Amino acid sequence: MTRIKALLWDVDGTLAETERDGHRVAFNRAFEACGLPWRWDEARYGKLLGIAGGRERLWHDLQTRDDAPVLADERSALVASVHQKKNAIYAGLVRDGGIPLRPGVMNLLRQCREQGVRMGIATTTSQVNVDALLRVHLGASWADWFSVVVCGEDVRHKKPDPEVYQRAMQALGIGPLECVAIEDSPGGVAAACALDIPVVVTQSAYFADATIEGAVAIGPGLGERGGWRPALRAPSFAGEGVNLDDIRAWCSQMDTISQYE
Ligand code: XBP
Ligand code: MG
Repeated sequence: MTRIKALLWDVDGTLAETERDGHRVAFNRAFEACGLPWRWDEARYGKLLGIAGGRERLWHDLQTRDDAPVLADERSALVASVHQKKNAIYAGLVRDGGIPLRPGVMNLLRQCREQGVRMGIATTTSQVNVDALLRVHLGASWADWFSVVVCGEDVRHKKPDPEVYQRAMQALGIGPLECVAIEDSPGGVAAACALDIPVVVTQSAYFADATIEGAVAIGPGLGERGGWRPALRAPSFAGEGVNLDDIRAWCSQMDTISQYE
């Protein structure tokens, strides 16, 4: 691993717990607003998260329902209108303060700015959802924090396909061993690992028990120093979360491990 030049952030589950209390709730309200009887409880939504992308997720669910439109055109139109409504409702939930950044995220974002480590967004969510979330937490000029923002609309294939990471690296003009991905889901980790990008996994509500392979580190969240594998050294002051030096150390351990394989 050479010097870390950029941190690539996943959005949903990583920057914030957007799925259970954001997208899921917004989908259910959109179903209601569209006069549809369907609702996704937490467990059902957790299963559906295996499908990346809100529109694709809904399309997949409709295939299991006998009260969904049969004609492909009608089904597509329904998916498009529910998804658009869902995103508008999601933006409202975020604006109302319902979706805070996860602990430790703001700290690491600030450290990157201070230390000249560039940042990118690498997500399969829609641009409007990224804008809604980051506008609330980083202000109207949120895009200034990031050198590249790659969203669902920017790729032909969503995670676990690596395209989103490929595009982010291309835009930054860096190679896989010059960046680190921060992810929460098996699909996101697979996307980054497919390109040999080192991945730090911050476990989210839905993927806390998921089997994840190939990460350089995995732990309960960026706001915590306990519970990480590999373990973190003692905090320099109480309450400190994961910092850039910790991430550099994990990545150099990875060097050592591969050197002796
Ligand atoms: C996670 C996703 C997203 C959201 C919904 O993206 O799968 O599709 O659930 O967003 P990531 P949209 O973890 O890569 O940020 O409805 O806008 O697709
Ligand atoms: Mg995620």
